Amino acid sequence: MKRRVGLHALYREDPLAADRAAFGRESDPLSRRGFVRGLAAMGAVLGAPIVFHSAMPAGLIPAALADTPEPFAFPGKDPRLVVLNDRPLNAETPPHLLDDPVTPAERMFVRNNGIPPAQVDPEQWTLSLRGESVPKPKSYTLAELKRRFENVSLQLLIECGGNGRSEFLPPASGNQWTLGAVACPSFDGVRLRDVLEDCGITDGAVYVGFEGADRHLSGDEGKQPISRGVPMHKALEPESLIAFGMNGGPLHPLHGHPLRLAIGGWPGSVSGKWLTGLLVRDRVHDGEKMGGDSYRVPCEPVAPGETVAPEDMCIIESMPVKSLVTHPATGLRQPWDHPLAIRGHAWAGDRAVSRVDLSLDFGQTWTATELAAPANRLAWQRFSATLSLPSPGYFEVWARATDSAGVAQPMVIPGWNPKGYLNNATHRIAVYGV
Ligand SMILES: Nc1nc2c(c(=O)[nH]1)N[C@H]1C(S)=C(S)[C@@H](COP(=O)(O)O)O[C@H]1N2
Ligand SMILES: [Mo]
Repeated sequence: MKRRVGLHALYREDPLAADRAAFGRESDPLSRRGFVRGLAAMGAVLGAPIVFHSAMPAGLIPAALADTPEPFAFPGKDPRLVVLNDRPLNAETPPHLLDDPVTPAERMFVRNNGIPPAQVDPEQWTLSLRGESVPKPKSYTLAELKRRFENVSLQLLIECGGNGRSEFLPPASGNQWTLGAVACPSFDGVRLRDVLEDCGITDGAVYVGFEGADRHLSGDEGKQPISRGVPMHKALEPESLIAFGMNGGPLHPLHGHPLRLAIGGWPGSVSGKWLTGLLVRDRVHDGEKMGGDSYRVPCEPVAPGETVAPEDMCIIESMPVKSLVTHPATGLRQPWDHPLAIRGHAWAGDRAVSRVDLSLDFGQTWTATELAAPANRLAWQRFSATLSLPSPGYFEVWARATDSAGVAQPMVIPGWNPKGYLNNATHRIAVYGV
């Protein structure tokens, strides 16, 4: 099952032609702005005139029309998650369902590369440590892990490297994530560092790879669906966890019950679920989905659609700065002269977020928001602001975060790459003043 959105697809093919086909909208081809014709038609579909229409970029699908939900039913998961693929199961969360400061398990996106283990017995579960840089292979039961190492709880940002993939042009294959492959639950576990130290890893250690109990889609027992990892410096950070719980309860079966890695700020694919093994390698881990185009982007920018040689692809590490408006839901209608409360979250990979700004006029002017400190390093940060609409009509709220190094989100789709990773373009929602 693959989701296809008619109007979205139209805009992906040829945005200016889509403007014409859907609304009869003609724009000034030089400035790519303004409605020469078709303003009334677009306003009619949106149900209100577009107040800042002269600043609205040409070929921009109105945010009010960009959403189509589909039901998702799995025990313990919110039926409002949107299924992108049912084999393997992949589902994302509509932004307004991510409004909680700490993401509840029901609302966390699901990203599976293979078939999750059918039967899990936490009593029998073991984690083995081996690899070139482990002098003597070791194994721990779940109970031993909990008992022998300090238990810690940390809120950690997990975002799939392919979140936002649906916007790339030419399109990239894979799950067509829009905005909701991101979550920030609180994980309960032990520090990966403590366990590695207990094993006495050798000086030559370079990378820690994971093994999970899920099976390859082909059913071939000799193949793993995914076995990725992180370099030692990331593995040894105090925030890198081996987690046995989420939000005070056990892990949900789709989120890796009974054991997973929880590594904040890096692509979600390094946070191995149904964790059975850790491989301490004396080289960059070469497990499934470490090579080729997987979770790699061109080391130097390339033209959209260009073929990139494997040696010119670099492994994704820290994720880029990004933000999401989680309240209100896009499409809100309220009296235009009432205060418009906006809030959401922002995050920046290994960095912190230094500011989040909002625009009501397609990016011409920006208003600073109030930005809270993270619960801990590598957790997302809450932003909030109250805006005033200047009149009734159709508006878009755009949110742009800036990280601690001064790097801000782009307002257009950033660097094209073959697999459509790292789209951190500004989020926008539709708001109607009535
Ligand atoms: N064993 C295993 N671990 C895995 C995966 C998987 O398919 N199998 N998917 C990875 C990817 S690509 C992501 S984005 C995160 C998603 O975590 P979630 O499904 O709990 O949201 O898990 C990662 N860990
Ligand atoms: Mo992912």
